[in-house]
Amino acid sequence: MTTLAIDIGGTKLAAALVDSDLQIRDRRELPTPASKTPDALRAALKALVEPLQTQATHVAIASTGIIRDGVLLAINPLNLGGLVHFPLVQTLNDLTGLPTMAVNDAQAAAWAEYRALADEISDMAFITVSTGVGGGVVSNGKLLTGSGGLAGHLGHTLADPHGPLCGCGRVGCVEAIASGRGIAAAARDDLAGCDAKTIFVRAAQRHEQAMRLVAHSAAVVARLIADVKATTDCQCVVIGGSVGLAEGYLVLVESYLAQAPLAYHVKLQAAHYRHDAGLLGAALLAQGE
Ligand code: ADP
Ligand code: BMX
Ligand code: ZN
Repeated sequence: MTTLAIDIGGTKLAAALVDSDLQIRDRRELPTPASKTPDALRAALKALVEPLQTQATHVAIASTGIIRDGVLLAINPLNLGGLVHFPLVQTLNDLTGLPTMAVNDAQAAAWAEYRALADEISDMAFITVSTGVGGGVVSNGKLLTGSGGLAGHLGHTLADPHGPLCGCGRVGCVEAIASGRGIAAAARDDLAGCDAKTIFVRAAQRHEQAMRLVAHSAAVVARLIADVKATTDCQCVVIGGSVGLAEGYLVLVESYLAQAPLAYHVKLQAAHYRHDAGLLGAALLAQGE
């Protein structure tokens, strides 16, 4: 049984073959198309899967957005260039002729990371700090998806009532401040127009504004983690995404969380599967594991 696993993010698309023993082969990446029309996304997905599909028995997709009845719905359409509705499962089924399933990217990653934890852990949360801020919660050994797929969308909880407008329509969401997009949007003067990756490079060079932007993101994520601890009493929180996994970021989040009262403290760790947690989680869920 070989899964063709696909991860659809706001910045990049990834695909790989995943064997039953969770070995990853032939991993490929493409940027998420800049003009995110349904046709552009379909064409990019076609280019991504064509070289892999003959070797797979089925397709498993981890995608940004809410997946309902196989359709990708955006809670924050800005993360998908305005795309709010995309027939994801049907598209991959048409492209490959293979049985296809899809799940939210952070929920998928949460499942893979939960499975990589010690057996005594029954309650955990996964947070991706990436284009957006996504989340997945495992409670008493079960992945929470909710009645309509919205469960775990931690990035759309309130960070600052006076903060920026989020693409989801609310004001001051965690995502609007702490995500890669949020960090870039807050940059001013010589950093205006820079992406989060560049801002992290400048922060490492001790650029004052860049350090402040990174620290603000980390402080907001630390407060989110305290809220998640209060809501779920999780035993650990796993952090992923390119911002979350950037050098020095987790240590910063830990230092802010340490300032919260003891009841909110929880063990933090970087994603065991790094940038492949979504791919592997989708494969595990498709394989019924
Ligand atoms: P996706 O959201 O598509 O899953 P990523 O997890 O790579 O993709 O997140 C993309 C965001 O991470 C962008 O805002 C990008 O600028 C930022 N980013 C990418 N690489 C780094 C890095 N090395 N350090 C900090 N931020 C990064
Ligand atoms: C947004 C939302 C979530 C997603 C999260 C992380 C959309 C399109 N996406 O909050 O479903 O899990 O971003 O996505 O509404 P990523 O692209 O940063 O990995
Ligand atoms: Zn929001």
